Amino acid sequence: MKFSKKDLIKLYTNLVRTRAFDELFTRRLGQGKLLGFYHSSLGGEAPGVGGCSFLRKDDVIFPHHRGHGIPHMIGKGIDIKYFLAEHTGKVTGGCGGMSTFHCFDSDNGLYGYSGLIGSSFPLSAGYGLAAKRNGREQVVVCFFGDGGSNRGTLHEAFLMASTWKLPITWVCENNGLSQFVPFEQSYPVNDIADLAQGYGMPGIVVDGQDVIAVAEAVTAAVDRARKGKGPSLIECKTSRFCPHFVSAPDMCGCEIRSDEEIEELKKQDPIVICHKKLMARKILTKKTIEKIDAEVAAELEAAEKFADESPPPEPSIFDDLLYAN
Ligand SMILES: Cc1ncc(C[n+]2csc(CCOP(=O)(O)OP(=O)(O)O)c2C)c(N)n1
Ligand SMILES: [Mg+2]
Repeated sequence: MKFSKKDLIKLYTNLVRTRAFDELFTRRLGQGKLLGFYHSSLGGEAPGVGGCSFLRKDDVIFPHHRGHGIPHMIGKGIDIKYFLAEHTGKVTGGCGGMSTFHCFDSDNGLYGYSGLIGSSFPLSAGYGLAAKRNGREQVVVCFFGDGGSNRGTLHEAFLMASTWKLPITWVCENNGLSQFVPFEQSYPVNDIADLAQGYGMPGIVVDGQDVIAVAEAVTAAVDRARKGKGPSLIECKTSRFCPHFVSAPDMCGCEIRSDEEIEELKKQDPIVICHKKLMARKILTKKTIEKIDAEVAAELEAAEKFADESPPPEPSIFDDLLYAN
Protein backbone atom coordinates (compact mmCIF):
# COMPACT_ATOMS: atom_id res chain seq x y z
CA MET A 1 0.00 0.00 0.00
CA LYS A 2 1.42 3.34 -1.03
CA PHE A 3 0.21 6.21 1.12
CA SER A 4 -0.19 9.70 -0.34
CA LYS A 5 1.47 12.75 1.18
CA LYS A 6 -1.92 13.68 2.66
CA ASP A 7 -2.28 10.22 4.23
CA LEU A 8 1.16 10.43 5.83
CA ILE A 9 0.47 13.88 7.25
CA LYS A 10 -2.81 12.53 8.62
CA LEU A 11 -0.91 9.76 10.43
CA TYR A 12 1.59 12.21 11.91
CA THR A 13 -1.16 14.65 12.92
CA ASN A 14 -3.20 11.89 14.57
CA LEU A 15 -0.16 10.79 16.56
CA VAL A 16 0.45 14.35 17.75
CA ARG A 17 -3.24 14.80 18.62
CA THR A 18 -3.26 11.50 20.53
CA ARG A 19 -0.18 12.43 22.56
CA ALA A 20 -1.62 15.86 23.33
CA PHE A 21 -4.95 14.45 24.51
CA ASP A 22 -3.19 11.75 26.50
CA GLU A 23 -1.11 14.38 28.30
CA LEU A 24 -4.24 16.44 28.87
CA PHE A 25 -6.04 13.46 30.49
CA THR A 26 -3.01 12.84 32.71
CA ARG A 27 -2.81 16.51 33.70
CA ARG A 28 -6.53 16.73 34.48
CA LEU A 29 -6.35 13.58 36.58
CA GLY A 30 -3.67 15.28 38.68
CA GLN A 31 -5.91 18.34 38.97
CA GLY A 32 -8.76 16.21 40.33
CA LYS A 33 -10.88 16.95 37.26
CA LEU A 34 -11.03 13.39 35.90
CA LEU A 35 -13.18 10.62 37.33
CA GLY A 36 -11.67 7.21 37.98
CA PHE A 37 -8.16 6.56 36.81
CA TYR A 38 -6.29 6.69 33.54
CA HIS A 39 -4.25 4.10 31.61
CA SER A 40 -2.02 6.41 29.60
CA SER A 41 -1.07 5.46 26.03
CA LEU A 42 2.24 7.35 26.28
CA GLY A 43 4.70 5.65 23.91
CA GLY A 44 2.13 3.14 22.64
CA GLU A 45 0.05 5.37 20.37
CA ALA A 46 1.04 3.98 16.96
CA PRO A 47 -1.00 0.71 16.84
CA GLY A 48 -4.32 2.48 17.52
CA VAL A 49 -3.58 5.48 15.32
CA GLY A 50 -2.09 3.46 12.45
CA GLY A 51 -4.74 0.76 12.73
CA CYS A 52 -7.73 3.12 12.59
CA SER A 53 -6.76 6.09 10.41
CA PHE A 54 -7.80 4.50 7.09
CA LEU A 55 -10.88 2.54 8.05
CA ARG A 56 -14.32 3.26 6.67
CA LYS A 57 -16.70 5.15 8.95
CA ASP A 58 -18.93 2.05 9.17
CA ASP A 59 -16.06 -0.32 9.91
CA VAL A 60 -16.27 -1.47 13.50
CA ILE A 61 -13.51 -1.13 16.08
CA PHE A 62 -13.12 -2.62 19.52
CA PRO A 63 -10.36 -0.44 21.04
CA HIS A 64 -7.74 -1.48 23.53
CA HIS A 65 -7.84 0.06 27.03
CA ARG A 66 -4.51 1.91 26.53
CA GLY A 67 -5.30 5.60 26.49
CA HIS A 68 -8.89 4.45 27.08
CA GLY A 69 -9.17 4.08 23.31
CA ILE A 70 -8.06 7.64 22.49
CA PRO A 71 -5.50 6.56 19.83
CA HIS A 72 -8.20 4.45 18.15
CA MET A 73 -10.93 7.08 18.39
CA ILE A 74 -8.67 9.80 17.01
CA GLY A 75 -7.66 7.49 14.17
CA LYS A 76 -11.34 6.75 13.47
CA GLY A 77 -12.12 10.46 13.28
CA ILE A 78 -14.18 10.69 16.46
CA ASP A 79 -14.36 14.00 18.32
CA ILE A 80 -12.63 13.46 21.68
CA LYS A 81 -14.33 16.38 23.42
CA TYR A 82 -17.35 14.22 24.36
CA PHE A 83 -15.09 11.55 25.77
CA LEU A 84 -13.16 14.13 27.78
CA ALA A 85 -16.39 15.65 29.09
CA GLU A 86 -17.74 12.28 30.15
CA HIS A 87 -14.44 11.43 31.85
CA THR A 88 -14.99 14.71 33.69
CA GLY A 89 -18.36 13.42 34.90
CA LYS A 90 -20.41 15.66 32.61
CA VAL A 91 -23.42 14.94 30.43
CA THR A 92 -22.87 15.72 26.77
CA GLY A 93 -25.71 14.06 24.90
CA GLY A 94 -23.26 13.79 22.04
CA CYS A 95 -21.71 11.12 19.93
CA GLY A 96 -24.28 8.35 20.18
CA GLY A 97 -23.95 7.83 23.91
CA MET A 98 -20.27 7.41 24.61
CA SER A 99 -19.88 6.54 28.21
CA THR A 100 -17.00 7.13 30.51
CA PHE A 101 -14.30 4.49 30.36
CA HIS A 102 -16.31 2.27 28.02
CA CYS A 103 -16.15 4.30 24.81
CA PHE A 104 -19.14 3.58 22.62
CA ASP A 105 -20.35 5.41 19.53
CA SER A 106 -22.15 3.08 17.15
CA ASP A 107 -22.70 5.87 14.56
CA ASN A 108 -18.95 5.88 14.05
CA GLY A 109 -18.37 2.15 14.39
CA LEU A 110 -17.00 2.40 17.92
CA TYR A 111 -18.09 -0.54 20.01
CA GLY A 112 -16.08 0.13 23.15
CA TYR A 113 -14.08 -1.97 25.49
CA SER A 114 -14.89 -3.53 28.77
CA GLY A 115 -13.09 -3.42 32.09
CA LEU A 116 -12.74 -7.17 31.60
CA ILE A 117 -9.85 -7.55 29.23
CA GLY A 118 -10.38 -10.18 26.54
CA SER A 119 -14.13 -9.65 26.35
CA SER A 120 -13.76 -7.95 22.97
CA PHE A 121 -12.76 -11.22 21.27
CA PRO A 122 -16.23 -12.85 21.27
CA LEU A 123 -17.87 -9.46 20.67
CA SER A 124 -15.69 -9.02 17.56
CA ALA A 125 -16.56 -12.52 16.37
CA GLY A 126 -20.24 -11.67 16.85
CA TYR A 127 -20.04 -8.43 14.90
CA GLY A 128 -17.84 -10.16 12.31
CA LEU A 129 -20.62 -12.68 11.72
CA ALA A 130 -23.17 -9.86 11.43
CA ALA A 131 -20.90 -8.04 8.97
CA LYS A 132 -20.46 -11.13 6.86
CA ARG A 133 -24.22 -11.64 6.70
CA ASN A 134 -25.25 -8.02 6.09
CA GLY A 135 -23.28 -7.85 2.82
CA ARG A 136 -22.09 -4.27 3.40
CA GLU A 137 -18.42 -5.28 3.28
CA GLN A 138 -17.80 -3.92 6.74
CA VAL A 139 -14.66 -5.03 8.57
CA VAL A 140 -14.14 -5.42 12.32
CA VAL A 141 -10.79 -4.46 13.84
CA CYS A 142 -10.16 -5.78 17.34
CA PHE A 143 -7.30 -4.32 19.41
CA PHE A 144 -5.91 -6.09 22.47
CA GLY A 145 -2.80 -6.32 24.59
CA ASP A 146 -0.29 -9.10 25.14
CA GLY A 147 -1.91 -9.70 28.54
CA GLY A 148 -5.40 -9.78 27.06
CA SER A 149 -4.26 -12.38 24.56
CA ASN A 150 -3.89 -14.86 27.43
CA ARG A 151 -7.65 -15.14 27.77
CA GLY A 152 -9.37 -18.30 26.57
CA THR A 153 -11.89 -16.08 24.77
CA LEU A 154 -9.17 -15.31 22.21
CA HIS A 155 -8.94 -18.94 21.14
CA GLU A 156 -12.68 -19.43 20.84
CA ALA A 157 -13.04 -16.26 18.79
CA PHE A 158 -10.00 -16.97 16.59
CA LEU A 159 -11.31 -20.44 15.81
CA MET A 160 -14.79 -19.25 14.93
CA ALA A 161 -13.53 -16.29 12.88
CA SER A 162 -11.09 -18.40 10.89
CA THR A 163 -13.43 -21.31 10.29
CA TRP A 164 -16.21 -19.03 9.08
CA LYS A 165 -13.83 -16.60 7.31
CA LEU A 166 -15.23 -13.64 9.20
CA PRO A 167 -14.06 -10.14 8.15
CA ILE A 168 -11.95 -9.41 11.23
CA THR A 169 -8.46 -8.01 11.71
CA TRP A 170 -6.94 -8.88 15.08
CA VAL A 171 -4.37 -6.30 16.20
CA CYS A 172 -2.24 -7.17 19.21
CA GLU A 173 -0.56 -4.23 20.95
CA ASN A 174 2.32 -6.06 22.59
CA ASN A 175 4.08 -3.64 24.92
CA GLY A 176 5.94 -6.44 26.73
CA LEU A 177 3.99 -6.02 29.95
CA SER A 178 0.69 -7.26 31.23
CA GLN A 179 0.09 -4.78 34.04
CA PHE A 180 3.29 -5.72 35.96
CA VAL A 181 4.06 -9.12 34.40
CA PRO A 182 6.81 -9.19 31.76
CA PHE A 183 5.88 -10.91 28.51
CA GLU A 184 8.71 -13.48 28.88
CA GLN A 185 7.13 -14.74 32.11
CA SER A 186 3.70 -15.30 30.61
CA TYR A 187 4.43 -16.59 27.10
CA PRO A 188 6.31 -19.65 25.83
CA VAL A 189 7.02 -18.13 22.39
CA ASN A 190 8.59 -14.87 21.22
CA ASP A 191 5.75 -13.80 18.96
CA ILE A 192 2.02 -13.81 19.61
CA ALA A 193 1.67 -13.66 15.81
CA ASP A 194 2.71 -17.33 15.80
CA LEU A 195 -0.72 -18.23 17.19
CA ALA A 196 -2.19 -17.42 13.77
CA GLN A 197 -0.73 -20.56 12.25
CA GLY A 198 -2.91 -22.76 14.42
CA TYR A 199 -5.99 -21.04 13.05
CA GLY A 200 -4.94 -21.03 9.39
CA MET A 201 -4.76 -17.27 9.12
CA PRO A 202 -1.86 -14.94 8.24
CA GLY A 203 0.06 -13.71 11.29
CA ILE A 204 2.69 -11.03 11.04
CA VAL A 205 4.89 -9.00 13.35
CA VAL A 206 5.29 -5.27 12.71
CA ASP A 207 7.28 -2.51 14.36
CA GLY A 208 4.54 -1.07 16.54
CA GLN A 209 6.48 2.16 17.03
CA ASP A 210 6.33 2.87 13.31
CA VAL A 211 2.85 4.19 12.62
CA ILE A 212 3.34 3.87 8.85
CA ALA A 213 4.31 0.20 9.13
CA VAL A 214 1.25 -0.45 11.31
CA ALA A 215 -1.06 1.38 8.89
CA GLU A 216 0.33 -0.56 5.92
CA ALA A 217 -0.09 -3.93 7.64
CA VAL A 218 -3.59 -3.23 8.96
CA THR A 219 -4.76 -1.75 5.64
CA ALA A 220 -3.59 -4.88 3.78
CA ALA A 221 -5.31 -7.17 6.31
CA VAL A 222 -8.51 -5.10 6.21
CA ASP A 223 -8.56 -5.21 2.38
CA ARG A 224 -8.16 -8.96 2.54
CA ALA A 225 -11.01 -9.26 5.05
CA ARG A 226 -13.23 -6.98 2.94
CA LYS A 227 -12.71 -9.29 -0.03
CA GLY A 228 -14.09 -12.21 2.01
CA LYS A 229 -10.75 -13.89 2.59
CA GLY A 230 -11.12 -14.00 6.37
CA PRO A 231 -9.22 -12.77 9.41
CA SER A 232 -5.53 -11.93 9.98
CA LEU A 233 -3.47 -11.36 13.09
CA ILE A 234 -1.05 -8.44 13.31
CA GLU A 235 1.25 -8.20 16.30
CA CYS A 236 2.60 -4.70 16.88
CA LYS A 237 5.71 -4.68 19.06
CA THR A 238 5.07 -1.50 20.97
CA SER A 239 6.00 0.24 24.19
CA ARG A 240 4.77 2.00 27.30
CA PHE A 241 6.76 4.92 28.69
CA CYS A 242 4.59 5.21 31.80
CA PRO A 243 3.21 3.02 34.61
CA HIS A 244 0.23 0.73 33.99
CA PHE A 245 -2.06 3.53 35.08
CA VAL A 246 -1.17 7.09 35.98
CA SER A 247 0.44 7.32 39.44
CA ALA A 248 0.73 3.52 39.90
CA PRO A 249 4.18 2.20 40.83
CA ASP A 250 5.91 1.37 37.53
CA MET A 251 6.58 -2.31 38.25
CA CYS A 252 8.08 -4.92 35.94
CA GLY A 253 7.96 -8.23 37.78
CA CYS A 254 9.11 -7.45 41.32
CA GLU A 255 11.24 -4.44 40.31
CA ILE A 256 10.39 -0.82 39.63
CA ARG A 257 11.42 0.05 36.07
CA SER A 258 14.46 2.30 36.22
CA ASP A 259 14.75 5.78 34.69
CA GLU A 260 17.49 4.40 32.42
CA GLU A 261 15.15 1.71 31.10
CA ILE A 262 12.45 4.25 30.35
CA GLU A 263 14.97 6.55 28.64
CA GLU A 264 16.03 3.61 26.48
CA LEU A 265 12.39 2.93 25.52
CA LYS A 266 11.89 6.60 24.70
CA LYS A 267 14.50 6.30 21.96
CA GLN A 268 11.71 4.55 20.04
CA ASP A 269 9.19 7.34 20.34
CA PRO A 270 6.55 6.87 17.60
CA ILE A 271 6.20 10.61 17.05
CA VAL A 272 9.95 11.11 16.63
CA ILE A 273 10.17 8.10 14.27
CA CYS A 274 7.34 9.39 12.09
CA HIS A 275 8.67 12.95 12.22
CA LYS A 276 12.11 11.84 11.05
CA LYS A 277 10.72 9.76 8.20
CA LEU A 278 8.46 12.52 6.93
CA MET A 279 11.15 15.20 7.27
CA ALA A 280 13.60 13.02 5.29
CA ARG A 281 11.00 12.68 2.53
CA LYS A 282 10.31 16.43 2.69
CA ILE A 283 6.65 15.70 3.42
CA LEU A 284 6.74 17.61 6.70
CA THR A 285 8.10 21.14 6.75
CA LYS A 286 8.61 23.54 9.62
CA LYS A 287 5.55 25.45 8.44
CA THR A 288 3.35 22.32 8.34
CA ILE A 289 4.47 21.34 11.84
CA GLU A 290 3.67 24.81 13.19
CA LYS A 291 0.22 24.63 11.59
CA ILE A 292 -0.46 21.17 13.06
CA ASP A 293 0.73 22.22 16.53
CA ALA A 294 -1.47 25.34 16.46
CA GLU A 295 -4.53 23.35 15.35
CA VAL A 296 -3.97 20.70 18.02
CA ALA A 297 -3.58 23.38 20.73
CA ALA A 298 -6.85 24.99 19.62
CA GLU A 299 -8.64 21.60 19.55
CA LEU A 300 -7.45 20.86 23.09
CA GLU A 301 -8.49 24.24 24.41
CA ALA A 302 -11.97 23.87 22.87
CA ALA A 303 -12.33 20.31 24.24
CA GLU A 304 -11.38 21.41 27.74
CA LYS A 305 -13.79 24.34 27.60
CA PHE A 306 -16.55 21.99 26.41
CA ALA A 307 -15.80 19.51 29.21
CA ASP A 308 -15.67 22.19 31.90
CA GLU A 309 -18.84 23.94 30.72
CA SER A 310 -21.00 20.83 30.08
CA PRO A 311 -23.63 20.28 32.79
CA PRO A 312 -23.29 17.68 35.54
CA PRO A 313 -25.80 14.80 35.49
CA GLU A 314 -29.26 15.24 37.02
CA PRO A 315 -29.89 14.20 39.71
CA SER A 316 -26.33 14.54 40.87
CA ILE A 317 -24.82 11.75 42.93
CA PHE A 318 -23.67 14.50 45.26
CA ASP A 319 -27.31 15.49 45.84
CA ASP A 320 -27.99 11.94 46.99
CA LEU A 321 -25.05 12.16 49.34
CA LEU A 322 -26.52 15.35 50.80
CA TYR A 323 -29.88 13.57 51.31
CA ALA A 324 -28.05 10.84 53.19
CA ASN A 325 -26.93 13.50 55.59
C1 LIG B 1 -10.29 -10.54 32.85
C2 LIG B 1 -9.40 -9.53 33.53
N1 LIG B 1 -8.34 -9.97 34.24
C3 LIG B 1 -7.52 -9.07 34.83
C4 LIG B 1 -7.79 -7.73 34.71
C5 LIG B 1 -6.85 -6.71 35.39
N2 LIG B 1 -6.05 -6.09 34.34
C6 LIG B 1 -6.37 -4.88 33.83
S1 LIG B 1 -5.33 -4.41 32.62
C7 LIG B 1 -4.39 -5.80 32.82
C8 LIG B 1 -3.17 -6.06 32.01
C9 LIG B 1 -3.43 -5.94 30.59
O1 LIG B 1 -2.25 -6.16 29.90
P1 LIG B 1 -2.25 -6.03 28.36
O2 LIG B 1 -3.41 -6.74 27.77
O3 LIG B 1 -0.90 -6.46 27.89
O4 LIG B 1 -2.48 -4.49 28.10
P2 LIG B 1 -1.56 -3.27 28.54
O5 LIG B 1 -2.14 -2.76 29.81
O6 LIG B 1 -0.18 -3.76 28.66
O7 LIG B 1 -1.68 -2.27 27.44
C10 LIG B 1 -4.91 -6.63 33.81
C11 LIG B 1 -4.32 -7.92 34.21
C12 LIG B 1 -8.90 -7.32 33.98
N3 LIG B 1 -9.19 -6.02 33.82
N4 LIG B 1 -9.69 -8.23 33.38
MG1 LIG C 1 0.72 -5.28 27.57
